[in-house]
Amino acid sequence: MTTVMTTADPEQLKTEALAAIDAADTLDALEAVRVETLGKSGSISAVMKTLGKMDPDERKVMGPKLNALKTEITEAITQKKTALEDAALEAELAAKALDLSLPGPDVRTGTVHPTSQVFAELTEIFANMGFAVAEGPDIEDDFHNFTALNFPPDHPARDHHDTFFFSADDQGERKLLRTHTSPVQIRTMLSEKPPLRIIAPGRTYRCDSDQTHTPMFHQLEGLVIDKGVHMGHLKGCLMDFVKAFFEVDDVEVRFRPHHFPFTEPSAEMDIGYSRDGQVLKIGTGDSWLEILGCGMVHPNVLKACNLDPNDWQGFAFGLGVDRLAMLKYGIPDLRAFFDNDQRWLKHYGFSPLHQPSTATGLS
Ligand code: 2U9
Repeated sequence: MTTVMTTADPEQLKTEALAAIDAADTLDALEAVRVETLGKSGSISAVMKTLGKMDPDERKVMGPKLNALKTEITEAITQKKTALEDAALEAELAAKALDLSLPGPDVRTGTVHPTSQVFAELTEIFANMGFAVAEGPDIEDDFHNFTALNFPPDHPARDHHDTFFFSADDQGERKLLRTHTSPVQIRTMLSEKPPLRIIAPGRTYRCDSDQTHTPMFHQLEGLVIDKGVHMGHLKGCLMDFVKAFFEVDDVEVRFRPHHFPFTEPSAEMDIGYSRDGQVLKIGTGDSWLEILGCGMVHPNVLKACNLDPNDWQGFAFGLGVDRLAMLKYGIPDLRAFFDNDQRWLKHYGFSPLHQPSTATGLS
């Protein structure tokens, strides 16, 4: 805003200057008023310059009047400046208001999926027994998933109805989604020197879908390779494991002969249980529950990994993690594990703040 001062009369000057200051509604407009009044070529400065040409009597009257005017206008501008700055700050604060009385956003804590919980528990138990965790790819080749594990060429697991195969690549090779985590142990045996004590937890895939099977499920396998390893070691290790996992001091176990291509002899391990209404009491009782598969590593598997079966022996085991979670925590339906239903996760999930410490014993 430009205000033209039209007079040399101090009273008139004052009235006009105060009106201009009052009308200035921005800091820029106020600065313009300051320049027009108090600036070098401003109206008040111009009248001040005439003081020198006045006769002494007139100067005596006008001098103090003009000085008082200058002071008053300076103060009025300072006051208005403060007021405009305060108003600008108020406006800024109102625009960016931080209302501490507002309730905070709804923080919803997630839960740990039962499968993740059981993976953590299993890892901790085996870590405390000296097992290290080994991992490998979900997409495997025929050698690591089947051939090195002593699967005969016509084994049904190689069938396209049982296994997810990819289309042939440029070299004509058909990759597949691993049907077990055993290829991880093959890779470890080929890349590391024995003795070995490893667990291989992870996702596995089979063309299967019903109440107790899902196309993707979770396994944990274990492998021990050393000199002089025998079935007694296998039995002791797995009995310690079930006691720790089901948190019971006494567990009756039974080993039923079985067949796997990669172990010889092979067995399935059952544990005793009794039923108290709907609740399973694991440990003792007159019923048996199949819990895992196991066996001594087949000599052909050792040979495929360049180990002499006369020097090195091993035992291995494999278990279904989702099934173990169902058993331990009384969860009825396997398929619900993969539905991502928030209500199911809230009900069966675990607190992220009460996880087993997996830091112990891992190498
Ligand atoms: C190597 C040598 C041997 C791993 C083993 C099993 C027995 C077994 C199943 C249990 C339920 C898979 O999830 S499940 O369907 N597994 O019964 N797995 S012995 O044996 C190996 C692995 C790797 C080199």
